[in-house]
Amino acid sequence: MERALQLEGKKFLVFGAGLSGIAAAELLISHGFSVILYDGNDKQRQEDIRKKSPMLKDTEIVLGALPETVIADCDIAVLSPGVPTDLAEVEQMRGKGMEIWGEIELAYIFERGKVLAVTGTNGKTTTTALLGEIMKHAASGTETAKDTGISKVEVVGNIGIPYTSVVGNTDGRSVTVAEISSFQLETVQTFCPQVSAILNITPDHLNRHHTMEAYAQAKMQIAANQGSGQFCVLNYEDPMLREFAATIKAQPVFFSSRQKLPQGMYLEGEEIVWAWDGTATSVCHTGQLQLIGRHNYENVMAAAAMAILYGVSIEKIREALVRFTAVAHRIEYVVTKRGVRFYNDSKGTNPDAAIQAIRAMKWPTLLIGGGYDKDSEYEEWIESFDGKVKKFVLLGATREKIRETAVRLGYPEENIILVESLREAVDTCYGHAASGDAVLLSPACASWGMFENYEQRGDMFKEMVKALKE
Ligand code: UMA
Repeated sequence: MERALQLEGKKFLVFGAGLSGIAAAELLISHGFSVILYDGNDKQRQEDIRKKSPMLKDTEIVLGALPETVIADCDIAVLSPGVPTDLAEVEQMRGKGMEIWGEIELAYIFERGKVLAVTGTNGKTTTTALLGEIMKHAASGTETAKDTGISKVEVVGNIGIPYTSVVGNTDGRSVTVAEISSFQLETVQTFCPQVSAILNITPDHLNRHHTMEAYAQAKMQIAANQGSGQFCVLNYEDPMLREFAATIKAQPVFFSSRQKLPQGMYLEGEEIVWAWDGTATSVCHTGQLQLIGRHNYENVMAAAAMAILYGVSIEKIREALVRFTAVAHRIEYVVTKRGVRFYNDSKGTNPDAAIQAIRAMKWPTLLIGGGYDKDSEYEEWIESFDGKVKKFVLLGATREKIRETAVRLGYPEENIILVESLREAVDTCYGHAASGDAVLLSPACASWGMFENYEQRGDMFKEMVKALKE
């Protein structure tokens, strides 16, 4: 917050007029800063953008090519997460001496409370939502509020609520639980969570970060500013994260779903256990949870460890854990029609997430995959099918690449069906499904190009299947 006071007189260029850009502009305008809102998409109309927020009434909006005069006019750029940091326009800004921040950095400058931040390739939305519920539960009720001293809890970030949109609500006793993507971490400078977590790092977004090293580096930024009084929760089963633990100033705390740890959180049989300073305490039995699958137990372990390290009692954590159900679009059960179960895993936007979804299916499955091309490889996904995938229905830019990979790996070509739209994919699956089968939308690809986002893709899928005739 002190840094905010030093910004007087600075002029901001907010890059991107999506969720983050609008919220960032609103925050800056509400603090009296001068803002130019810029978006590279010249197909948008100024009046449509202005309609998104009354606060943009008098704000200069620039669309399409970015004039040099605008760069010359501004001191600090605030990038939306979708804007690559090596974009020509961004290089140009750097060249002219502008400071480059991300929307998360901007929000953090105005943060008054404590932050708990989660990143990782998969599981971060579930972990963030779960941690948010635990913290809210810990903050509720006079007695507990006294115990934990928490005034309020905000859940923000990649989960869909821009951090800048709610940071104004924070105070000295509030907690912000943030899901932070690699895109968002690339542009942080002072962002410093009290407790951070990296759940796992597997290949994703390689078209944006170019190499696995650069992608991992971005994720690791989450702990860059943490000090010795702070904690970083890490997956012990990821060798890269074990090495990383030795390089950070924060205290590393591990979780493992595969082995008992002397210190940290682990799964022992069906029991989730917290070991600290020589004492092992059961957090809960997995049978008490509504979340299923080993990957979800890892999410539970990470969220519970973060809450304990913040100071929440295990009893309060357990109460919140057993109440929590799956988040939307993540192996989400939709409906059963004619004995066919439909699952929406639109959030399966990379092969690793899609592997978890197909592993969770206990029935012959008609799988809908494909979408935007992020330069992913699909071998491991297809190898994880384990004879379960009865029909493989493919759509989007990646459908040919996935088809070729599947055929090369011996998946029967006659079971692959290429389609043009989600509508066609749903109808094709329903047409081929028998009672006792499952239909799973788990694309292993982003939705961009065909849909606005994975939520829209998942919502459309749910609407379509609910409308199918019995
Ligand atoms: N734009 C440009 N030039 C570019 C790129 C984008 O002008 O080179 C403009 C677009 O024309 C558009 C705007 O920027 O008008 C969109 O900005 P954005 O892509 O950053 O999207 P937002 O609406 O601001 O949403 C972002 C996150 N989007 C991305 O990271 C791509 C949302 O994560 C996040 O929920 C939201 O901020 C609130 O914090 C979505 C996502 O897909 C869910 N995340 C990726 C993932 O989970 O895999 C990382």
